Amino acid sequence: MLRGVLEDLPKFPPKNAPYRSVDEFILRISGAVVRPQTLRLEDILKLPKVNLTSDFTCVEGWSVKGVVWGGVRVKDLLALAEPKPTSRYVLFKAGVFTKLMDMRSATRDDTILAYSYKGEMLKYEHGAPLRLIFPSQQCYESVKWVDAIDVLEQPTKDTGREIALSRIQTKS
Ligand SMILES: Nc1nc2c(c(=O)[nH]1)N[C@H]1C(S)=C(S)[C@@H](COP(=O)(O)O)O[C@H]1N2
Ligand SMILES: [Mo]
Repeated sequence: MLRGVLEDLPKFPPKNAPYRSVDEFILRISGAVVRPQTLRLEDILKLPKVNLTSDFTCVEGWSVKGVVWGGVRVKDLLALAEPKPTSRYVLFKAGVFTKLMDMRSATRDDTILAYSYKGEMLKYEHGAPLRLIFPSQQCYESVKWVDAIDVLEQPTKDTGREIALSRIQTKS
């Protein structure tokens, strides 16, 4: 079953990916946690799967309605790492592209790292293996290719919004 799911993933290595194959993919959870984690996709696919339906609207002027995502709750991933009682924020990272959330928003039941889209495994160009999804998010808050989660005691500046907006300004 799990093997079937892994075989359905797009073929790696994609251009510019920080890992050479899906077998090498690792999600790191570190920072203000008791047990830092390095999780393989295999481990993540064994966690309870949740489905979410939402509309997706880009600040660049397009939208897609009723998108069905499947994935794991960030809450379940964080539980493995045991955030320290002093932790307050969670930073989702894909290289320099980041999104900061407060701990309460990050651990809602409908904040997930998605690995499927419309019932099929997410494609690399849409963020595979893992993409941050939560209801009523701005497009640039939906971090594609998430490969690290930093648990923080103090807030830090995230970059996704600025990067996305700079793309609009350089258009036309
Ligand atoms: N890592 C990363 N995630 C990202 C972005 C990005 O540049 N890098 N762009 C965001 C923006 S502005 C949009 S609109 C969506 C686009 O997602 P799509 O390519 O699946 O349509 O990805 C979001 N997530
Ligand atoms: Mo966007």
